[in-house]
Amino acid sequence: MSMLSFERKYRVRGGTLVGGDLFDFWVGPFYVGFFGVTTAFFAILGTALIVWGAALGPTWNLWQINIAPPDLKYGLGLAPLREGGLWQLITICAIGAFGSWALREVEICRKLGIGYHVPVAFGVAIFAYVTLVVIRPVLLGAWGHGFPYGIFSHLDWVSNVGYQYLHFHYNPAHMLAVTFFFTTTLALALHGSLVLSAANPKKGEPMKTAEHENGFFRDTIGYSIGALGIHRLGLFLALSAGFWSAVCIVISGPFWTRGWPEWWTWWLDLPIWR
Ligand code: UQ2
Repeated sequence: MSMLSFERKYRVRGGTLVGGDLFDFWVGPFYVGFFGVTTAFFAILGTALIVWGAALGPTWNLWQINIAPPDLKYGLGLAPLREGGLWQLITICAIGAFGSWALREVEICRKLGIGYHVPVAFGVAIFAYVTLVVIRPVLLGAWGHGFPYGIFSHLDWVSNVGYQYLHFHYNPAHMLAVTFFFTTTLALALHGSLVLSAANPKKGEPMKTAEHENGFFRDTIGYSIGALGIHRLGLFLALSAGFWSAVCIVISGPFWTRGWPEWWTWWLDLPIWR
């Protein structure tokens, strides 16, 4: 693959965290690095284990393939491969691949001299996943509390765990997470539509810029958050959605074992009602 003239400027040596110059090269457009190698290792091995798990199972129907975590009786120990051991290995590979990918992003940020916002943001997504399959199962004392790897099976798991707490929408952290998810889509819809309205005019018309974007929101709501501000807000909203998702599930079980509607009795129990 040929290199665009300006690309050479960005293909700088150094910035690696591990391996020095050894893996400091590109394959086609892709930076490799030590963590590119470990990403590939864990991703390929993990995918092979998933295919093996599928082959052991009763179906090749993509929707119904399921690789379940161990039975609760295995606690926090290792399980036989066919009885959740595969799930344990796949989980290790997933965390290895996600972590490697994040560290490869860090190396690229260091090369380019830019901030670590992207790997930090990805780190929040990794944190949410690790909360589900490691932190909460460890707090509850069994790997069997992790979610199963399968399209329908993980949906069933979410539904079942939700009903275990009677009505998960009464979980205050879940309320926050949902609100942040919805607000994220609102903010991105506003931002995407605003930028297109100014920067992608009809054929023959001149493009408009930041002043028009500010003008639209000043005219409509008397306030514009600004071009940098909307991206700060968007990142905050999106990371908050992931963060509170992790919180809402990790407190379900380790912190609160009854139905979530019952948690709100603290309100009725306030002394101000007497
Ligand atoms: C804005 C601005 C942008 C934007 C958007 C706004 C020029 C291109 C969308 C407007 C956003 C506001 C007022 C915040 C809305 C608050 C929530 C919680 C959704 O002002 O600057 O830059 O894209």
